[in-house]
Amino acid sequence: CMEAHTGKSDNPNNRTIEILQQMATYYDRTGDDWRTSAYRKAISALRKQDTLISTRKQALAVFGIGPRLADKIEEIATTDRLQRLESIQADPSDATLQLFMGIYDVGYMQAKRWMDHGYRTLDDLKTHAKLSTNQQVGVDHYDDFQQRIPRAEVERHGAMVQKALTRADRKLQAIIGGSYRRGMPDSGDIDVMITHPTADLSQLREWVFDNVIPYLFETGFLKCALATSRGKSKEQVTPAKGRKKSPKPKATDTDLNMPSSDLAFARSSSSGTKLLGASQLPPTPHNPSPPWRRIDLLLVPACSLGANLIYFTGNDIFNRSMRLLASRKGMRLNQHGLYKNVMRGPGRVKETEGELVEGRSEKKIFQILGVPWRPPEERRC
Ligand code: DCP
Ligand code: MG
Ligand code: MN
Repeated sequence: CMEAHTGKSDNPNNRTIEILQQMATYYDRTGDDWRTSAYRKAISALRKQDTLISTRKQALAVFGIGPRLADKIEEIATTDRLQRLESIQADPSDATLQLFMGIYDVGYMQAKRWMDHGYRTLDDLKTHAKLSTNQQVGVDHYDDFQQRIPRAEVERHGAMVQKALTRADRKLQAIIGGSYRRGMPDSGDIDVMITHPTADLSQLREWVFDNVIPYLFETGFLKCALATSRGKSKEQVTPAKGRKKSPKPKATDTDLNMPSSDLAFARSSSSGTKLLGASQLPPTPHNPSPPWRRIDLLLVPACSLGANLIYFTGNDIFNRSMRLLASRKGMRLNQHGLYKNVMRGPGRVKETEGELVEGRSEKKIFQILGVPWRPPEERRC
């Protein structure tokens, strides 16, 4: 990622890269990690070239490109297309798979199972399939969730959250992260970090789960909670004095579609730091039913705001490369901070947690890692 950034945007292989990227996306969706990674390697190798790679022989001479991909590169360079991609795109079963995988909370396996049952449309699912609560929301709001959200609307959702926060405490702050913070013109969802200059996580949780979220449900802005998360690691949880050791955290998010009255549950789960849900702007005469949007709320104490800003701004590939860099330097970077003296055994397996070096400041984390500061708009490897 760090190197790819130096790749030129006027690369003569851009058309080839574009097509290979679609193939990589396809294989990624089908869970074919091996092919996905082969395609990604070839793409990043091509990004570094400054001449057009148009023959199998030239392609093979590039490090990271094997014979099968070399053939495809030659085909694209000579015909401007790739038969394999076109047959994938023309395959009706692939279209159905894409349709089903577009439903919130539906992955490849679930989509495949429904197809094997003979379902072909969303109506088939509505009338015949057994849907989870979340999948039901996903099917009912399929078109809403498929649409990209324009920047201006992302800001209005952020402002609604901020208003509710200020009502609870005037120093509570909403920061919009994700693709919005990277400067994208539109977003797939709305990622909001909720923070406060002095409050700890349990205080944040009290304000947000007891006051802010119920208020946002009452005013009709929040429509449903798709999941709240339980902390995954112990440092994510602020242990309260005298509290029993929390039960082993679940591997996945708690699946609950709770009405506002059940929100107490999320807070009492002792380590809730996240709410994934859907929100809607207030209707106007001009727009009586604005679309439901996917919104993620994340509680972040100031001591780990910097690390969270990095994590929640992404993109995911940039995050992966930052983490890899940290681990190469004997450190570890996660949502909570940058840690040093992390002992690793064979295969880079972590043996100790290490000590916290920095969590508060995004800029300092870059500095300590020896990475020149990258503004969010440039974190799109
Ligand atoms: N993230 C990550 N690894 C993941 C998922 C997410 O590092 N597997 C981080 C980086 C993302 C951020 O969380 O930028 C928010 O996740 P989103 O899924 O909302 O992704 P984006 O906001 O980047 O894009 P979109 O516009 O699709 O929401
Ligand atoms: Mg997002
Ligand atoms: Mn998100």
